[in-house]
This record gives sequence, structure tokens and C-alpha cells, in this order.
Amino acid sequence: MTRAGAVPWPDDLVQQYVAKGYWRQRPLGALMWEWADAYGPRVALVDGDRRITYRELAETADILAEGLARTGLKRGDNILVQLPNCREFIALVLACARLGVAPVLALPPHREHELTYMAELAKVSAVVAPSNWRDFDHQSLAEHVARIRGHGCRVLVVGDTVRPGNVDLRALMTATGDPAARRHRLDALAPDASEVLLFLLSGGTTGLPKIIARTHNDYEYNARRSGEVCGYDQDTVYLAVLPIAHNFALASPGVLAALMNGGRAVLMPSPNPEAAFAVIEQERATVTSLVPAVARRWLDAAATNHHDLSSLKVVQVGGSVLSPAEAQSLLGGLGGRLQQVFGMAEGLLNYTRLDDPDHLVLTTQGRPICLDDEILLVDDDDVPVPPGQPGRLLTRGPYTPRGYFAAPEHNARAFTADGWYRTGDVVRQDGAGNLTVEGRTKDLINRGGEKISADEVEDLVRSLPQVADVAVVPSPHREWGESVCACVVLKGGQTLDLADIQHLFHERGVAAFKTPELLMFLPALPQTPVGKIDKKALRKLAGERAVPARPTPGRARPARVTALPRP
Ligand code: OOB
Repeated sequence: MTRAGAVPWPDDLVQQYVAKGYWRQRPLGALMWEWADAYGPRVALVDGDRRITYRELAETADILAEGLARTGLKRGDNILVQLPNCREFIALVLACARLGVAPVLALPPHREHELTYMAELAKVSAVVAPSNWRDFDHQSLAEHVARIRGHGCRVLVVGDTVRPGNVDLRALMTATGDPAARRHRLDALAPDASEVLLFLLSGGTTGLPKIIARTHNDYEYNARRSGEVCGYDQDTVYLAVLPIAHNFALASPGVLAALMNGGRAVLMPSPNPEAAFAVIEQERATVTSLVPAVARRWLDAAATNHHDLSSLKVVQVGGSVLSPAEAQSLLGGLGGRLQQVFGMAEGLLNYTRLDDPDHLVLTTQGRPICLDDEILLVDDDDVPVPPGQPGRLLTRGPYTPRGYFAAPEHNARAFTADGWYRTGDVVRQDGAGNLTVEGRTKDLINRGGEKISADEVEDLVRSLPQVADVAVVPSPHREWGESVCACVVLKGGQTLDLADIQHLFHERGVAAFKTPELLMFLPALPQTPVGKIDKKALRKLAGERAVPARPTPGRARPARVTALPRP
């Protein structure tokens, strides 16, 4: 069964990937029981004071799978999942894998704007959300999204106050009955490994985010091979502080590889350093993954830290640029060995290796995990650049899908005719294959690892009646690396401030992290000789007006408004 909208790999490559052992042709739900059979009584997941063994996890996932089936979900269905890092998240992904139901992994900060779009794009049959999270009523939002989606879309809630009409997900996780019989019944429902396991969200380059269908085969390899490269074994204790809805924390190598190897995944709801340090000490965490923005916070906090972090063997950093100077301070700063990671929800993963010399760990973002990851660096005309020169990175491989889900027009631009994915990153490759990220051509803002499409923000700002034209560019930010800067041309006699934009974004239900933090007024947007908006010039202007770090993330933003003289 293939989902309409998922783009398959060419047949000859499918055969090759299977023959080479990349694709195991086993659905993840079956592998889950392999892990449970091998490591049954060992602790698989830690979530607060809850410790869940491999056997409990597999049995719970099975119980939940049958519970989901009772709500009407079946093989081939998609569901929208918006959960923070918690045990229910993992149990749900595994339960879905058992049934051939594919979760679309939304992020906790997403709101109506993103969720309604994804629900429709993936034609979901249910929305799963916490009842409340960080003072936000997700249950009401999920109800709203399900109503707009229609088609009998159900609401499944994780939390203590599940309203009538909605399904209590935790109630679906308890049942009596013979686990072996249940396992047998579910084995009979197993999907094919070539089917979609889950959907990851792309930062996207134009408009609203695209979703990426990852199959059982390719995503299992993504996690398994990452685990091999990163030395995962039974002693691995992976601390998940970044959202596990992201590929990085979920499967690069993340939670999934910890589970595959008989290790342990410790789930935390936020990357707050004080809380994380206490948990590292308590759980003797051996590895964690951070974005540079979080790594910087951890380094600051480490100066006054009294917790024992000596168990940390590896600190992975990826998701956005880490300068060599920052990498240097991370080499010993948090105890563990630094490992740079350059990855993407679209597939290709690069890691510096644990035995690489320091100079590679400091100056490169590593090399691909698979011999069959194809790397091509090209110029603006798609002509390969000479070795050692920076170029636009194109890639293909056994865990890089050949297109976004249900996005044929976008795919025509984002992929070449012969299936290369245009990453939008500009990189250099050394003789040994190591990549260094030098920049990007895609029009987005990378705010602390969260990717924000300039286009999407521009469309929203342009809808304000005061705005004649707008271009959105990154502005350097001490804390996030980049922040969103809106360069606005006002209509005659109009005024605007950041509060107006914030109000609009709030009204439209846009994830807060996309809201511009810096506003610049221009008499006209600068243009390139061919008449395109000159974003390079705007980035330079925005760069001269860096936003200071905010004391409390997510709270009031500093209203930095800059009026520029007429050029
Ligand atoms: C990870 O995945 P995404 O999908 O959120 O973002 C991918 C993009 C890359 O194309 C690149 O532009 C940027 O994020 N990026 C980096 C980077 N790692 C990712 N830019 C510079 N240096 C790096 N080390 O971000 C992701 C997925 C799996 C593992 C790690 C990161």
C-alpha cells in the first residue's frame, strides 16, 4: 500500500538498498518486539519519575495500537501529532508503526496556522495533543483543527482533563488480556516496510512548511546507521532535550537508536540547563544533542554548575552554524567529546566521527553516514564546482526521499529531474569527504535551529493594511544565532510597530517563534540588476542592527524599530 503523494525511490535503487542491507524490509513495529525480546527488563525510557522497560514499552505500544484501531484508525491513515517530549509520544509512534498509521510530527509551538495546514495536507483522520502545555489550551486548538479538517477527524488528548467527545489517549494505553495474543493479532496487521512510517516537517523554503514522508525502511536505517557511527550500545543513555518531533533528537541517532541498541532514552520537556544538568547527574546520561543556541546556554550555565556531568561522553551539536571558536569552547566545556552534526529532516546526515582529530571536529560538520549517500556540489547553473570549492549541495541516497509529500510543484524546484534533493545549503568538501557549511541559498531564517520560511512571514506581514511591501531576512542574534527581521515599505501616511505585527501573528495563530523581532522601515526595497529584491543588501542592513538577547525566551520581545534614511 503506497500513500498517494509519497514519492518512491526508483525500483533499481530499491533493490540495491535492500541487497546492501540498508533497508531491512522489516516494519518498525516488528523491530520494536525484537528489541523487547532482547532487552525486555532493561529500562528503555525515562520520563520524569516514570521508568519504562522494553517489555512494558512494547506491550503498551501494542495496547495503544489496538486502542487506536478501536477509534477507527487503520493502515494508510495519517494523524497529526503535537506532543512535547513524553513517553506517550514514543508509545504513540510505535503504536502507529504497528498499524501502518503515519503520524505527522508537529512541534509544540505550532498553532492554528500551521496545524490546520498540515492536517489538510496530510488529510489526517485524528489530531493528538496534550490537554494543556505551557499554559496553552492545546485541547481546544486540536478540537478547532479537527473541526476545520472535518471528515470525522477525531481528537485524542494526553492529559488529566479530557473533554467529552474527545479520546483519552492514556485510557487507550491500559488493557488486560494476553500480550502474546495481542502481539499475534497486530503482527497480522503489520504494514510493509516500504510504507510511510511518519512525516517530518521541513523548514521549507517557500510558503508553508512541507512534510516529508519517511518510510519504515529508510528511517530505520537513518537511526540504525547513525547509532553505529555514534557508537551507540547498551550503555548509551541518550538525553533528549530538543523536541523529539525533530529528526535530530528522534533518530539522529536520538531516541530511536538508543532503543535499537538496548540503551536508554531520557526524555526532558525543555533544554533548560539547570534541569538538564541535574538529570545528567541522576541518570548518568552519556550523550545528548543540542543546537548551538542551547549549547551556548549550557556553556554559560556550566560556569556555575555544581552537578556531576562526568558521565557525558559525547555532546552532539547541529541544526545551525557553529563557529570554530564556539566549537573550541565546547571541546572540553561540557565534559563530553564534541560531535558536529549537519543533518536535515529531508534525509542526508553528516557527523564528525568520535575519533576524528580536533581540527576536523572544529572546522567541519562531518561526513555522510552511508557510502551510497551521493554528494554533488554545483554552481548557480548546476555545473559541478572544482574539488575543494564551495558549491550548492545536492544529494541522493537511501534515506533521502525523492520528493516532499503531495507537493509536485515545489518538488519540481526542490529536486532535479534525476532525483537530487537541492538542500539549499552551500558547503565545501575536503578530500576525505568532510563537509563544511559555508552558507545557504534558501530563503529562510534559522532561529536557534528552528527554520522559518521568509516567504511565509512575508505573506503574513503583507496582509497588514499599512504595508506596501515587505522582505524578511535574518538578523544576527546573540542567543538564537539569527532572528527574524521584517523590512517594511509603508503605504503613504501609515505607521506600524512590532506590536501590530505581533498582534497579527497572534490573531492568525502563527507559531510564536516566527514573529519578527526586528522591524526596519525603508522607502523602497532594494533591487538587484535583474529586478529581484536584493536580500543580500537587506541582510547587511539587518546585520548592522542585531537584536540583543532577550532575558526570558518566549516573553515580551524588545521593540527595536529602525527607521532608515532614504538611500
Ligand atoms: C536539522 O534538520 P532540519 O530539517 O531542521 O534543518 C536542516 C537544515 C540544513 O539544510 C541546514 O540548512 C541547517 O538545517 N543545518 C545546519 C547544520 N545542521 C543543519 N547548518 C549549519 N551547520 C549545521 N551543523 O537541522 C537536523 C536534522 C538531523 C540532525 C541534525 C540537524
